[in-house]
Amino acid sequence: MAREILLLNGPNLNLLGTREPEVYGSDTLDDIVDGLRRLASERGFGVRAVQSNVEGELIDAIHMAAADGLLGAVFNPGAYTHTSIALRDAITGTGLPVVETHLSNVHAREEFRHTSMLSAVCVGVVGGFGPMSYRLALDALMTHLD
Ligand code: CA2
Repeated sequence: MAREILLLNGPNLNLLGTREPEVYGSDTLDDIVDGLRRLASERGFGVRAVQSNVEGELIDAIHMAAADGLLGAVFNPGAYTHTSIALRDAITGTGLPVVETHLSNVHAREEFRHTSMLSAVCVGVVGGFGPMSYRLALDALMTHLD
């Protein structure tokens, strides 16, 4: 694939569509990945989809994406958003353009979700639109890269 984007999902997002549909919607992660692959292919991009519940594996996925020449990432870091200096360092260390993406509006939720360790080193942030957040983030990233 000539132009590829990393779709990276962090802890617990493998549970999408099975619990808390009132917060996170009823689409499964596979549904979301399928829709994003279609959207990306319309503009000549491929998608490498990775989900992990392990912080180090998310860091490795960012390192590998950069090493393999992927162009950028749509990244929902889950709860690591609010805690992970290591993920922040992976983004700055690789220089990969990343769009931080959230299903929910984290600013309308508990105060501990109002802080992101990552936003300041991302090219942009999208959240609050359920699965559509990913489509908006991908669209913005592809435009940013074009
Ligand atoms: O709104 C988002 O996308 C979040 O990144 C989701 C995280 C949360 O910790 C962030 O503050 C905001 C939680 C992901 C948990 O996903 C689940 C999905 C279905 C059932 C249970 C958890």
